[in-house]
Amino acid sequence: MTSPTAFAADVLAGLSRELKALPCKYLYDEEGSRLFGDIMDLPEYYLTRSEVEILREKGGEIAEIIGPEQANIIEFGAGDGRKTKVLIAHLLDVPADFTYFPIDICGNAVEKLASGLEEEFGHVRVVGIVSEYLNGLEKISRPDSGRNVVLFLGSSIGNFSPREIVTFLSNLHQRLCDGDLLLTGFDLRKDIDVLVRAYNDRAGVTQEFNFNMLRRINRELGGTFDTRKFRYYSIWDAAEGAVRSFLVSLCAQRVDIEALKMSFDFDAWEPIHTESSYKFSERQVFALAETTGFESAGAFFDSRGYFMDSLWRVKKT
Ligand code: AVJ
Repeated sequence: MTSPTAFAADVLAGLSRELKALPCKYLYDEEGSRLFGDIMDLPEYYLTRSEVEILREKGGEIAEIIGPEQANIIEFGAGDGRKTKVLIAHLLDVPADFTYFPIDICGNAVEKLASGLEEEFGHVRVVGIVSEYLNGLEKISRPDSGRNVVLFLGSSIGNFSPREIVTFLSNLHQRLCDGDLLLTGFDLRKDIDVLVRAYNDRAGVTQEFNFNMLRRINRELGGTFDTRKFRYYSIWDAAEGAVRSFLVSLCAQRVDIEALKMSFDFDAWEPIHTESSYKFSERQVFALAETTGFESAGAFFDSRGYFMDSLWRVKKT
């Protein structure tokens, strides 16, 4: 769980920078996780539907590769598990012998997911973990037997910069064993209008999702953010290959944060960077596997070629 002191320290660091920024992981408190659930239903937000299609149509193939031997299915950022449930249905068909470890920073989401799964599938073993990604992995006491199958769905990996991705995957590789599997969702590069619309929905849910991070600072740290004095703004950065999202201050203003006993000045039109969502080419994905010590065990696409679930196997020499 994110302690209020860690949140306070990260807000202080982020708002003290030349280009102000807030870590996107803080988007996901209870309210933010609910709003992200609404985002996944938006007509413009094609990512979730594309990946659900992949898991529905190709999940059988993926489940066969995972196989019937005992496995620990470990998911980073499980959220409401709507994509994972599709894969779990295929795993039960094999039938695979597994324990499911959903890891998420939102305690409420983990709780709901664990109880929801028992209702839907009955006999699935679920051990929910409230944590950040790699810390969560540490908390799983490694059983003597059983392969680890790590799920990193939804293109959450796209929140990392290219350098952070390499560090993250290398660290993950180090903690896994030879033959373990990793299934990662990558949102692919595509028509710029399609990309930009996904982050600029007409209903304004993505804007509320971003505003919620300011409201969270108000709620948890005694901040005085007035979201009416900010505008959500999101662009495609063609050089970076990322949708970059900001909250832009509409006027010169000062915001107090009680927990920090500090004030922060904003110039008119000064941005806070809230999130980057990197988009990938197939070539980049295969190169990433190669540089971080994995070998490809399968690549799965939706019918429009919008999204890719890439299955990698850990190679240890
Ligand atoms: C959950 C990180 C994959 O970047 O597309 C959705 C979050 N932000 N709309 C993404 C998000 C704005 C999402 N990820």
